[in-house]
Amino acid sequence: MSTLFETEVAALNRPWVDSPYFPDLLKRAGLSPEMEQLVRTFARDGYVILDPKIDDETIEAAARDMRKIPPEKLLFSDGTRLQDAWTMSDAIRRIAIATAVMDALKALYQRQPYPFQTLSFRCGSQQKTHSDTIHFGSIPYGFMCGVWVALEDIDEANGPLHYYPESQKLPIYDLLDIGVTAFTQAQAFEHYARYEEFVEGMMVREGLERLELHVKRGQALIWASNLFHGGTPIRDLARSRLSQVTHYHFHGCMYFAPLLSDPGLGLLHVRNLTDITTGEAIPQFYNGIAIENPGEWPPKLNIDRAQQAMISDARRSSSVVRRAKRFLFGR
Ligand SMILES: O=C(O)CCC(=O)C(=O)O
Ligand SMILES: [Fe+2]
Repeated sequence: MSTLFETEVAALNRPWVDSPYFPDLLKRAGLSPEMEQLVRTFARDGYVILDPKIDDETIEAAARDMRKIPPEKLLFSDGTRLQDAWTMSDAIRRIAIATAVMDALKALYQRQPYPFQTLSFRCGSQQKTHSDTIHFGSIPYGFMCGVWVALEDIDEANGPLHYYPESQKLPIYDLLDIGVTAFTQAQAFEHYARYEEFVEGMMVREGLERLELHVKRGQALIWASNLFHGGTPIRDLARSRLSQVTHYHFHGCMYFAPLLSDPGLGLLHVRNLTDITTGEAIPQFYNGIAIENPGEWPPKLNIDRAQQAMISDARRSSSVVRRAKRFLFGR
């Protein structure tokens, strides 16, 4: 007899690649051989490199737009990075919703992906090693990933992305883990240096291999939310490093900012996010129950529907018990 967890991806509230039953689930998934290989690699390494099949004109237009858009027109943007330039550039938006990427993400997570943020980099970020789980939280955990697209050729001199294969299997660390109470901070990044220091040491202690992404223009890398990565120092300061990162969440979750949250105190800095695909708010759920006020704390669950669901679940299980009794005891 196989259990529910062996046969149904949705039985576990975690990405299927992290399920102990992943090999069984993959066998039953009916994916094409190429997609199956992609998922297998992602489950093992925490990332995949793929051709997102974005046409040249779109790449060209996105590169042009990101050079042109004034950072002061956007929030949290400067000469190095533009946040959410998709709101001002159709090409940047098209990269975020590229069909080949969305298809890969659906296979990798078995849920509908929601692109919710773009970062357009004019030059290397030189960002220290981190996992995106410290920036973007989902409940249930793990339903987030990043897609990095090169808009020009990348090599060791223009500050490539670096990453640690298999590091996604390390525990998910939040501020509490490193001894910081999030809600006493004046702002989100107050103790971020402490996090970076912890991570830097952990990479050495774990003896993980560090790779750099040297790819041609148009190529992409998808990382799992807990894959540790960052931006390598720029060796040739005259060079640009045109690239786009799109951050994605997946259907059926509640989304929050870990740098501003203390889950143990029941204080979650929840977020209302826009789906770049539709321009609409991403619907949010707690274990299948719709949240009526995404972005507000505490969440209002649709209790009527939740109770209905619980009652019908109970009825279903009591009728199963009745039937089983009849079968076993003949009454
Ligand atoms: O592109 C980079 O150098 C790093 C970007 C990054 O860490 C992110 O967008 O999550
Ligand atoms: Fe990141």
